[in-house]
Amino acid sequence: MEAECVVADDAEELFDASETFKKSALLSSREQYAALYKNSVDDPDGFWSHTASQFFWKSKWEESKAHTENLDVRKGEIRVEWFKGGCTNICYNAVDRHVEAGRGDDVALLWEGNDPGFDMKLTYKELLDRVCQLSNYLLAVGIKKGDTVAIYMPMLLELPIAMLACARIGAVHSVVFAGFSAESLAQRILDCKPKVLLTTSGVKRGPKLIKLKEIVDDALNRCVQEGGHSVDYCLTYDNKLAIKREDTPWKEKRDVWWQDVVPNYPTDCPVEWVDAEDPLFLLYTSGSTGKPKGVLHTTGGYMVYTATTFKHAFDYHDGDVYWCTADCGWITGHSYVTYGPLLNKATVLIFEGVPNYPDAGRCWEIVDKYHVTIFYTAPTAIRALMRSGDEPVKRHSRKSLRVLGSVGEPINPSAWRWYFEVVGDSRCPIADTWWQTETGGFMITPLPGCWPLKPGSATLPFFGVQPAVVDENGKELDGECTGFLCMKASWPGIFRSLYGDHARYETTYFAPFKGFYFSGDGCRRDKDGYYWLTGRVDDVINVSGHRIGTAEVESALVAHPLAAEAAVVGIDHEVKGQGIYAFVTLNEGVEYTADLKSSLISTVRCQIGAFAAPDAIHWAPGLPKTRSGKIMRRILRKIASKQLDDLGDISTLADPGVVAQLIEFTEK
Ligand code: 6R9
Repeated sequence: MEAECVVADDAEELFDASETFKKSALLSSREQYAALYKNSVDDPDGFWSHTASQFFWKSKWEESKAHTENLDVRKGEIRVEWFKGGCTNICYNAVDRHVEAGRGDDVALLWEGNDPGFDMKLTYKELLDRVCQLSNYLLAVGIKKGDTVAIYMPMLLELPIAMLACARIGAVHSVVFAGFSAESLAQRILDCKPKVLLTTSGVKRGPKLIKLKEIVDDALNRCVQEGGHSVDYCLTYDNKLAIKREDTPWKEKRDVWWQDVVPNYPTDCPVEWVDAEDPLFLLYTSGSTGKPKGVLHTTGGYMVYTATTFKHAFDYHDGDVYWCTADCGWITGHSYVTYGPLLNKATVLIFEGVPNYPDAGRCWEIVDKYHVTIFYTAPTAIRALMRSGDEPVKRHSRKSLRVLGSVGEPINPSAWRWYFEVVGDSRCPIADTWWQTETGGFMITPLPGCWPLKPGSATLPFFGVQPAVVDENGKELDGECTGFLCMKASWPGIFRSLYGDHARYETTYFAPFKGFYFSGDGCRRDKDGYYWLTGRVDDVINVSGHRIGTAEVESALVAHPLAAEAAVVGIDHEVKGQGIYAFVTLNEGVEYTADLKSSLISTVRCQIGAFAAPDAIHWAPGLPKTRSGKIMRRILRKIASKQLDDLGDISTLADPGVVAQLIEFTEK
């Protein structure tokens, strides 16, 4: 019996913002965008100098020479500078500037705890006081401009405070996501050698208690043993809601309770004016090899870029309440929890917990509680919530929502549609923002209100962004095409180096296609100039000469009404070169049957074509994901090719237990 063909996606459908939305939007037509875009690429120095002038600069750069760059390895060292010679401070611009403008009583940060009923808020004035006290502490323990400070904290208000306090005194923060293991934390500390580590006793994430300070002690011991590096101080926030002081491991002299010292420092602290090109932070990201890369961002360009992208992609208006579910341990949390929104004087919600605790309605309960107007999350979260059905969403009003956002991976059209129709009541445009740790801010993104959206497409480039789609020989392709996504010119938010390894910066990003920045992603540009990201090119599968993006097949699979999530990898195939091996998670309560396997396969056949039909479906009760929600295909490839004794490091997974489950399911 041929299984039923299920086609739920129609990727070319257009969704335009309502007239009501457009009427109050900052920009509301493609023509308006086109004129600004043209100006931004014809005269980048003029465009960005003008944009940058809304911020406070102690001294200015030379306006006609806002930037210099060399992105071509054949012409020598790769180098990018924006606003060089301009002196500023990002903390001053994100906090003091608003207080000095008389908006000190506006709410800067709202905090919602892991358990419902626990919350707090800070006005801009209160935020400034807290930041200054911590800056003063850091100065008192000897931190100077240019020194690195490591931060390993959960989503407490103190995390963005810590980032801002470093920036205020010109120190370079290196936030490590507080879900990384002791080993990973140690590896990062050994790379950037901070004198001070800021951390927390423990945290509750959902129903689980995580004893962070135990992990920290383990990591710090490893640093001494393996690299001979010790931190002078480990400032520890006492998170009473999670764990008692007496249950927290402690090393006298080195360890200091945050609440015992920081509040004793004065609430004013002079700003350290830094050059636009002075480093602001390091953030480690995984590369194709085991050693994490320390992505280095500098101050001025990053400031201007994150603020401007935030404002336009989310159509930010004064009074908006903004919630991004990302953790500050990732780039999304840096650019779009802390810096971008605060530079715009937004009210930012910080959520300590997880989207489905205590139940699948938590996000919408929070949206209603704080009247959130802009909600920004990842497709993986959307799909997880989708699995619980519409009821937990519909039981909350969500009337306040105006704009939705998506980030982290291509969003499959069926999840897009659910997000749009169910979460946003078909009223809120979705900003599907394509960007990377390396890019600092959004690169390809809808500007809601400017042009119609297509589910699954990140649409068009932001101001100043000049994408090039190139073929395998590095030749730029015209018009409608498919290839590797590169950038032809720099933009203010681009990273300037990999910490301590400028050579790796050049070989990874600039050597593959000479003259371009290479993103590592594949993409298609359609007849309307819209960009469709097809996933990392290392995830492209070549089946019988057909290049198939794993994301395309995944999207087709999850278009099946009973499928919740899918991950596809290539496996060696005698005839076709590569075959398609799909891991599929079904909706809650659905039985894993052989009939369903053939129904899934024919869905892909109908959606993409027979050549894309998976050769194998492997039932997956859960998928191995990093803590930022990215599927670890490396592990799936090993499972698919039955190399079970060679799985590599699985310690960075959010839940290493899923690997054993997957292996157990191999025979089903
Ligand atoms: C911001 C962030 C970057 C990689 C990137 C791409 C994928 C992110 C996406 C997307 C399609 C989107 N990615 N956003 N793919 N559509 N809207 O996630 O940074 O962790 O460095 O990951 O994520 O593959 O190259 P980062």
